[in-house]
Amino acid sequence: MLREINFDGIIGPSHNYAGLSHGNLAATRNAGGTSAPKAAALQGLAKMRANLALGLVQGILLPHRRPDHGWLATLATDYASAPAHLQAQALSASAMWAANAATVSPAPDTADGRCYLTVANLVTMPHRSHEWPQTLAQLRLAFADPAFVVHGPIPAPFGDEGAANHMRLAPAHDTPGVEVFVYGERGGPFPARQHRQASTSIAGHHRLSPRATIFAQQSEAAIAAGAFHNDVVAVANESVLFAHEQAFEHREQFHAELRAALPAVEIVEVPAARVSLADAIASYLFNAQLVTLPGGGGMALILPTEARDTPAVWGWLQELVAGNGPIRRLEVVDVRESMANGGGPACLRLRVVADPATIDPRFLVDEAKLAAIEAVVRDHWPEHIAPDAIGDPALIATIERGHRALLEALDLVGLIDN
Ligand code: SUG
Repeated sequence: MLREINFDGIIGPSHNYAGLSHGNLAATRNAGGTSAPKAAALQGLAKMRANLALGLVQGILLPHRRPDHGWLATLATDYASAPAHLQAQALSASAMWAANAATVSPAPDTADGRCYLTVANLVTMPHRSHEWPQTLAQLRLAFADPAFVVHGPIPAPFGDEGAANHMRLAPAHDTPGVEVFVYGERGGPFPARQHRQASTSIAGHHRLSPRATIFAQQSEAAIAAGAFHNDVVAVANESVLFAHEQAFEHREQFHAELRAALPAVEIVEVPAARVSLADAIASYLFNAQLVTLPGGGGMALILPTEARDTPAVWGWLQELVAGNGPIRRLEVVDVRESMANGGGPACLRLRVVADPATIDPRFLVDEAKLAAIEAVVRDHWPEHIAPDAIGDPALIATIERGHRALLEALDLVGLIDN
């Protein structure tokens, strides 16, 4: 049976605040702060537990080997002699944001009934540009079943940031749907990270029907206000699109195309007069996981605590769930460590609609496996990383030991850490 599975990136032991992402206001504001990798990973595990308790199917993606010595070698250097900015780029734990791992087109949408995944090239940001090989190794293993086709990255310079700029709407997860690819052209002072060419190429690779594929431009105002990915200002689930009024450059045209392709669509739009772009971005209201609760419970929004702490946002949400709309329940999760680098609940997960029986079981979790992961995190993840510590060989040794211990616990040594 096809189910929606959320694959969360486990937050790696090198999680730190180096301010590497220009245009990501949280990350640049917190540059130079002291991170708490153990607390960060425990927050992520608690979110997964909460999702299991809601009856959702939960998967994982693994942290990458950091520092990335192979990448530094291609730059003719090594960690000890690299300048500080390259050390930070080689050490980043940014693979935790699994929404940027790949774009996924589930089987009901594709011409040959297979589920297609294209690993994201993430070429815009140097520290993310070397994620794809280790992500691809994981995808090839997790989705080795013939039910899936896993594609390599779109070539540079056409930036692709994966599912964060892609939305799928369908009457139900297991029925054919409409896929919306959101690209950027201008972002004021900030880069537009998703190139239209990357989006159209992925739609081609994934064998989508042109009648059920929409390309929509992200608004310049949204990128300029700090929405470096579409999933900071919009999220979709089944027939519901939940978006800020200023998310799309050509809003009316996009809504019309969506209604034509999916007449059952329900557009829940938050007016700028109620929640400003600035409040939406600071609170990550739209970086919620919008999920269908099993058993006919309607939909729930899994929100970061920052949404509850922003009065305009929380007030609007109370009205939303009091009304008769499709979104019935609000769940709040604490992912503050990730949020401080600009990654909310939705950034931390990659959605795949598939039969769980077709997925390598090492990438699916239950309570017992989460407990085993938690034990590794408690034993090995650093309590803190201060900005001046990233050159410290003892810290690097701790990070590498922790990563290895996790792969050992999950029976993945030598398979995904190329
Ligand atoms: O690419 N932050 C990530 C956050 C990604 C959030 N993902 C989604 N919206 N789906 C980024 O900007 C900061 C890391 C640092 O500065 O060390 C960072 O990469």
